[in-house]
Formats: sequence, structure tokens, C-alpha cells
Amino acid sequence: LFLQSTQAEKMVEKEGYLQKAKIADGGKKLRKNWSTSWIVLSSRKIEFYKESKQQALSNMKTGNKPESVDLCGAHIEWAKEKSSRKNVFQISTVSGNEFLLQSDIDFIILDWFHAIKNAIDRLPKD
Ligand code: I3S
Repeated sequence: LFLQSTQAEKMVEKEGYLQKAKIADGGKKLRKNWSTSWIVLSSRKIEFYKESKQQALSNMKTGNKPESVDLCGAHIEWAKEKSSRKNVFQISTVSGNEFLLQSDIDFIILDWFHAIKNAIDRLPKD
């Protein structure tokens, strides 16, 4: 069986740098550790790259994979109480992964929040 993702699935909707902290993996709490991540949103997933975009692109050739987050059934909400930082929201996946994303710049975090929320709302819930 030959599987091919559709053009729509591959299309990048938004990309850029944000502060990221993964706080749970498969339902297990993790120690919060903020770092800059290059983030790529497409219709049904978000990819987190640890490196700069340039570094990530060159790593792709060597098969280095980013962390991929399935947005089907995911939740997004503002998470003021989860950090002393301003402008923090949380994404929680069906698989029990939780991520905090943050930017000091209001319009940047608002744009990201709405872009991710729209992507989630367009997807089937399961
Ligand atoms: O929610 P917490 O535990 O106060 O989060 C802080 C810690 O993760 C801290 O690292 P240590 O666990 O090594 O102390 C980070 O450096 C802080 O940035 C975290 O707090 P903020 O409020 O920045 O999310």
C-alpha cells in the first residue's frame, strides 16, 4: 500500500521562533525546561525543531526528525498559572503530551494562539 500525504496536509500555515517547554510526555510530568524552538504549523500537526531553521533544514538531509505533535483532538488554552512568564499557552495532545509556548511579544503569541486554535477546530476530534 502506497501512502502519500495530500498537498493540503503538507502545507505550512505558519512558522517561527517561540519559547517552548514540554511539561508532560504520555501523561507523565516532566521538569519544565524552556528553550527556543523553531515551530512549523501545518493543517494537522506542529513540528518543533530544537535548532535554528537553517540548522533544521540541513539536518533533514541526514534524517534528523523534529518532535511532531498531532493536533487531532488536541486542546489549546491560556496557561497563566503554569509560569511566571507572560503570554503562555498550553497545548495538550490526545497522547498525553503537554507543551507550553511563550513569547514576550503580544501580537506574536496571539497570532500563534489563533493559528493553532483554528487548525485544531478544523480537524476531526478523533
Ligand atoms: O514552574 P516552575 O517549576 O517554577 O518552573 C521554573 C523551573 O522550570 C525553572 O527551572 P529549575 O527547575 O531548574 O529551577 C526554570 O528555570 C524556570 O524558567 C521555570 O519557571 P517559569 O516561571 O519561567 O516558567
